[in-house]
Amino acid sequence: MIEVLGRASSINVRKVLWTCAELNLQVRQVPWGEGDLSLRSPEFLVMNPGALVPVLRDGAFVLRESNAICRYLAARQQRTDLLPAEPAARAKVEQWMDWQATELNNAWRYPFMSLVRHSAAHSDETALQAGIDSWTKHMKILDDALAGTGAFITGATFTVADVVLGLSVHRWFATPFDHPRLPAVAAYYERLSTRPGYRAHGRNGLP
Ligand SMILES: N[C@@H](CCC(=O)N[C@@H](CS)C(=O)NCC(=O)O)C(=O)O
Repeated sequence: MIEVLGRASSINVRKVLWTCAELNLQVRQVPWGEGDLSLRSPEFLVMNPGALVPVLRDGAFVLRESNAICRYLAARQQRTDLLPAEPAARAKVEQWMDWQATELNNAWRYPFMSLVRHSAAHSDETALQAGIDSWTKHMKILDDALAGTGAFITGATFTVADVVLGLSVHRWFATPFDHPRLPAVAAYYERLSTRPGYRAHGRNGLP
């Protein structure tokens, strides 16, 4: 059976668990990063020298990086609705996934660490405001794109890009500050919330 390695509270592990739910794929989740399952243990470092979860184990095949894992699972199950085979359509899905992993993720880090984790190292008010401004700027890009499609990020149908963006949108709403009105993002949040996998792993009470 496929194994998803990583504690279920991790935002990046949750992407993978939601993807598995969309695929109706039975997996064994092993909570690496908790208790004795140290990410610094030699057994784990062989699988990911960066000591981060998730890692996927599919027989002898081992894969790290959550977005790559989501794409692999969709392709493995031949779900071209979730990851199109046609190059241009697929590239748009990948474009949004790359943007989520790089641009958007970098934008929320400071505000999240400050306002949710209450990290002492993230208590500078000026840096916090700069972080909120940057995060807002990125979320407006998302809002404009979603206003254009009126549904999911690449168009009328749900893809793995919506999985990774769905976790980011949940984090936006789960971080306490005065959110600007982004109507298309708010509607998207409710649209995603009709999916059982999102309720189980995305909008599930964790930030
Ligand atoms: N780019 C990686 C980032 C993975 C990552 O940052 N994982 C976090 C949890 S969300 C982690 O393992 N942190 C170390 C720890 O929890 O000890 C991915 O998308 O898989």
